[in-house]
Amino acid sequence: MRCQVAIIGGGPSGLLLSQLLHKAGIDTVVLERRSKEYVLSRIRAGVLEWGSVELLREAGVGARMDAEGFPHDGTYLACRNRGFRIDFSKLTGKKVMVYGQTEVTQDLYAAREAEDGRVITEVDGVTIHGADSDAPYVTFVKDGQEQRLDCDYVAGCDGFHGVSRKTIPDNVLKEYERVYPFGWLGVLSETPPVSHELIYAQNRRGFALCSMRNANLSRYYVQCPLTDKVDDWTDQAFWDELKRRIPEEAADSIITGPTIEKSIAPLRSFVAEPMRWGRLFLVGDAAHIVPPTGAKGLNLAFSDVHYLYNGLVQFYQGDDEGVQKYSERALARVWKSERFSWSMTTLLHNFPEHTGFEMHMQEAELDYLEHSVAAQTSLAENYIGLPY
Ligand code: RFL
Ligand code: PHB
Repeated sequence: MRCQVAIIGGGPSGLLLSQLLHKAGIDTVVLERRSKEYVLSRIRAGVLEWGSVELLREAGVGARMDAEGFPHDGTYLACRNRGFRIDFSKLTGKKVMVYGQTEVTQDLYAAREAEDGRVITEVDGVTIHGADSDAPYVTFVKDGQEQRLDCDYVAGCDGFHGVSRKTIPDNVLKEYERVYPFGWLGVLSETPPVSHELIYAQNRRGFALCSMRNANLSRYYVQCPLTDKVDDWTDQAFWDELKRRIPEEAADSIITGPTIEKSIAPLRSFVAEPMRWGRLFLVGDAAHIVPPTGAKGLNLAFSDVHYLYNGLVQFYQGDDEGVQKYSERALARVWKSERFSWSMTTLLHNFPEHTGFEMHMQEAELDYLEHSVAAQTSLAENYIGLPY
């Protein structure tokens, strides 16, 4: 089998890259370890930067997002019982779109299928060969049979636990990591969202977030110890804890109900450099992880896709500058999103090692944010997404 670009991983990065390249007349094969149903059952990100919205439209998969997504002009930050709003539209002229990662991935799968894109699911043993040569290829096992895929380039879109990053030799790859001493317990419930915009709440009991998927589907999170297990948390215990951490007005009006999903995610900051080794590129979670506090994970994956897609289009037109500079360009944006996600996480969470001093620093910073247009503008321009 042969294609121009072999894509490892059929998550949002791999599918979007495949779809954009297909539109530009570049032939790809996507190799995904799991079944399509499994990929579509993962509940993850919920907020799209406007750059991501525009990239999805450019890929021809924006119709359902535009019809069913919710543009948000701002967000609320709360500190104990006080809340205030950051007005993205007024401060930056831009907004974000609330549209779940599950929906994005579903739209991308539908588009690839409608255009007979080659997406091979449930493959095992994916191995990248000759990435530092001019003739790379990938081997994998499908239905018990080993197959070989020859290509010009390999895009490693296989997430944090994939094989692509591990293919880069230890003496080339540098990794930077910060693991946070807590996790997020998240629930999904078929109840109307408590607020028409998100609420990020700092509280001495721990962080809480009120988010949503649609008019009758809410997504809520509370910071929890890493030692907690999902089964430790009854629905009642979750709602009680959430209500203690958000402003009273929200706590009094929240509509609770049975949860339909409950999971705990650890929080981590991680960057691998470089993001290109010969003819292998790392894209999205394969190269970097952010804690979810800034809603950046999926968006950062999409800005990588933007740089790589443009570089590859340029390459097939006879200019390899974009391919050569992919790692440098992507990393410049990655580190800035890492900085924002780390600073939001540090501002809003309870750290076991924090003393009264750090707690006062958090409260003073939130007080400053509430009253300074300059500070709000800085938060807003990062939240809606730095330019590509
Ligand atoms: P993904 O989504 O992990 O997709 C990678 C795909 O590669 C496949 N794969 C392989 N395929 C073939 N061979 C192999 N050896 C393979 N190894 C792996 C996997 O099955 C998978 O389908 O990475 P991608 O495409 O880069 O997309 C990144 C986003 O998914 C990610 O940044 C966000 O979901 C991060 N994230 C969140 N981001 C937010 O902005 N807000 C959130 O609330 C949020 N919640 C989350 C998250 C990530 C989580 N993970 C990864 C544990 C919650 C969780 C639980
Ligand atoms: C979500 O809706 O899942 C969500 C929203 C904002 C975040 C993180 C997660 O910062």
